[in-house]
Amino acid sequence: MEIKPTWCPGCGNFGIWLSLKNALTQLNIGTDDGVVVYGVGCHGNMDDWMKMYGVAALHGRTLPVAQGLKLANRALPVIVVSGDGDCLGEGGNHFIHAAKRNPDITVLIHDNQVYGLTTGQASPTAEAGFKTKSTPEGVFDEPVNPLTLAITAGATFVARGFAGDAPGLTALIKAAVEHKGFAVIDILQPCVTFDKVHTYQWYRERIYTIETPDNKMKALEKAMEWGNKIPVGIFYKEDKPTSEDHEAVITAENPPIQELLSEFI
Ligand SMILES: Cc1ncc(C[n+]2csc(CCOP(=O)(O)OP(=O)(O)O)c2C)c(N)n1
Ligand code: SF4
Ligand SMILES: [Mg+2]
Repeated sequence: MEIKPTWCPGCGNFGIWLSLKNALTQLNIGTDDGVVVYGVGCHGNMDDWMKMYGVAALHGRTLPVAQGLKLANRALPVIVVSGDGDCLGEGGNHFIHAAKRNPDITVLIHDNQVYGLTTGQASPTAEAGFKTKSTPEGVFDEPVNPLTLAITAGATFVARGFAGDAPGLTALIKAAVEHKGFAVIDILQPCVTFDKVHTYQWYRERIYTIETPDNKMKALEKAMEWGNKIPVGIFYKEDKPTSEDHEAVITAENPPIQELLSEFI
């Protein structure tokens, strides 16, 4: 059955989809070998045409589902496709506590600074002054910084990528999936319909790739840079035991994906 993407032509989600598929292919993770957990939003619509096991979670609740899957089968690559609203708004508390626990999960934040699916309201990452239909006078408060939040909460792999740079984003996703621990990639994702400011061109004029800083303080300093210059790359990486390492095993053996997902089907 052919299912066509519902994303607007030119949406940054296409670049993220492509990069995720490239990364999984290059890592030899086949359609039956892992699970993607999707939030609710334009990003989550990827579930309809990604040929891989998936769970469509409730808005803001990707991380509890992903952590449950990982705990039940530690061998399973678990990837979360979430939005800036999904992950840092309604799911914000889950994000902080998941980072603190360090489960072996990869989280892709499709960061378009808006609630795309609900037609363009300001999200937690919307820049101060940004005018949307929910903030006609401009956003008055400062945005959540996903990178500094992830680093200070305890994430052990923290990166920023750009949806308009598929090779660069593919490399970041590969590194994140290979990392053993809570890996977060904040992905700058143009929403071509509801954000006429942060366009592909706007990002291309500003982004540059960094070398990974060698300590947390320097990583935080780099992560706070935003404006005429916007750094991308891996900001922080640390090897630490995961939450699964600390938890008693629920099952003696890693059950197959079909069994794990039978409750959802
Ligand atoms: C529990 C719950 N709360 C709120 C909503 C309404 N809702 C659907 S999508 C969305 C925001 C989506 O924004 P984001 O996560 O940034 O995703 P995007 O559409 O930008 O990819 C909201 C608030 C919902 N479906 N379920
Ligand atoms: S509304 Fe924005 S985020 Fe949603 S599909 Fe269209 S361009 Fe993409
Ligand atoms: Mg969004």
